[in-house]
Parts: sequence; C-alpha cells; structure tokens
Amino acid sequence: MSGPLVLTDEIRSALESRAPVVALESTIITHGMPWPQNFETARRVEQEVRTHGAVPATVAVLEGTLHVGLNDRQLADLAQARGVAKLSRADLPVCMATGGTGATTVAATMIAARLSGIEVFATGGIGGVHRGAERSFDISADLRELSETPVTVIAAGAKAILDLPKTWEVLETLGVPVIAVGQNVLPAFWSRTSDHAAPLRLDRAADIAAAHVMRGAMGLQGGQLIANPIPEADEIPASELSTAIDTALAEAESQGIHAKDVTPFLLARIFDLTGGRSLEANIALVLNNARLGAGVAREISSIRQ
Ligand code: PSU
Repeated sequence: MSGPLVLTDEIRSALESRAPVVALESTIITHGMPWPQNFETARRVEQEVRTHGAVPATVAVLEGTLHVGLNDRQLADLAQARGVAKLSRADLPVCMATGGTGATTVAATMIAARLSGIEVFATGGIGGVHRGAERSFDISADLRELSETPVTVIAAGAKAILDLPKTWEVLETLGVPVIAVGQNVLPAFWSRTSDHAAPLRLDRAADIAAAHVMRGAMGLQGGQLIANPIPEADEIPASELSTAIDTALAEAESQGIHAKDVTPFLLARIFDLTGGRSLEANIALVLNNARLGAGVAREISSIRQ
C-alpha cells in the first residue's frame, strides 16, 4: 500500500534492512492521558525503545494520511488537539478517505503495523469485554484484531476496568495466545497479579520472538498478546484500586457514557479518584512494555537476518 500510508525515512530503511522496529499507538496519547503528561510519555516511550536498540514508530492519521512515525511537532500537535477521532478497524479507512485526523487504537495500530511490515507493537493495555457486557454487548474490536492480524502486542494485560475473566475467555475462543511474562498468573494492568492463571508463560524475549516467527511460518492468522506485568515498585494492588474502579463505573452508568467514550471516561475518573497515582502506574507500565517490545523486535530481527 502506498499513497495514504507514509513511513518516515528512518523507519522505511530500518524495515528494509530487517532492523528492529516497534509500533506505538496514539489513542493512549489523545484519549488515555492528560496533557502534558501524554506528550512527555509519548516521547519517553519512543526514547525507551531507542535505548533498547529498536526504532519507534508511533502511528496516527493526520489529514487523511496514515503516518507510521511522527516527528515531535506532529506528536505535540496531536497531544494537544481536542476532539480527535478514536480510530479502530471500522473507522480507520473512513477517516483516511475523508481527509480526517485521528488517533489509532490497538486494533488500528495493528493494521498499520501489518501494512508497514512491523511485527511488534507495544502499548499499555488492550481493550476487551466491558463489565456488564451481557447487557451492553460492549466488546472492544481489539480482541478480534488480535485473532486476525499477525502482530505481537506487548501490553500489561487488559485494562482492569474491564471484565477480565470474560476478556480472557473471548481471547481463548478466538485462539489468541495470551502469554504471561515471568509469572504463572495474568497481570491486571495497574496490578502485577490477578486470580487468573496464565494460559501460557514465556520468560525470555527470544522465546516470544521464536513463537511469533513460528506462527508466521505456519501461516496462522492473528497475533500474540504478551501480558507483561507492571514493575513491582510501580504497581497499585488491585484491592486499593477496586473502590476507584467501582465508583468510576457507577458514574459512567449513571451518566449514560457508552461505546468508545467508556474507556477514556473511566481512565480520567480513576486518575482523579487516585490523585494521579493511576497515571504514574500507567506511564511506568507503558515504558516497561516498550523495553520488552524492543527486546522482542531485536530477537525477531536476529532470526530474520
Ligand atoms: N493503553 C493504555 N491507555 C489507553 C489505551 C491503551 O494504557 O487508553 C487505548 C488503546 O488504544 C485501546 C483502547 O485500543 O484504549 C481501548 O478502547 P476500547 O475499550 O474503547 O476498545
């Protein structure tokens, strides 16, 4: 694909030489964190990827063009813009065709990564099955994307505002490998652990890379979800967070917040209710995922050389 897909020269030449590249999303910047921490975090995450030996590729749609790799000006403008669209699989082509501007979610960033030839993508936490989904049917398109698009996604699990058991069930049904790093239970975004046993466990970037390459060699559709626990020093234990999550959920319900607005609303409310602590943890876990993402991209690159 050419035309509306633009890669920076640095990313294009890295991909041509099979050097490690890590895709990064932009919804976390526009809808997941407040200004100016969103911009500072986006730049720190890019730097973390570089420090660990890979090229960062932040993805967004700017005036109809799908950009893979943003410069600081573009990043700063996006981070301060108001009313930016949140793009998933369904909205991405419509936004591009009509010259719009939007931030890419996990699903849309996976699509951009595949179109560009990027195999690894690091983020905070994927979307999933919302609590009360048995009434609302609100399930993130991120889950189906993981079953279709061959990109390894490094996240701290799914966000703990979700119904995590149902999220893991859906991923199991879709045949998506959910692989915990370094422990036998799945992480829960702001918290290192949860009650859910990990379906799979791998402890080394080299093994995650080998599993990724094996999927490709077998022609299997879909990617892998790498559930990387937040560092111990930065976590907020689930018991401390549950009141804030419950309060935010009740407010969302009573204010009739739905569809794409639910996750940004809950993240912003939990930020207020925890006095900003949830944001500190969110930033730490994204940096941690960027580090592992760079490591996995390096290992894939060395297998492909
Ligand atoms: N990780 C974060 N914060 C975020 C997101 C990920 O730490 O805000 C974004 C991702 O773009 C993900 C989206 O795709 O949240 C999920 O939104 P929804 O629940 O509406 O599918």
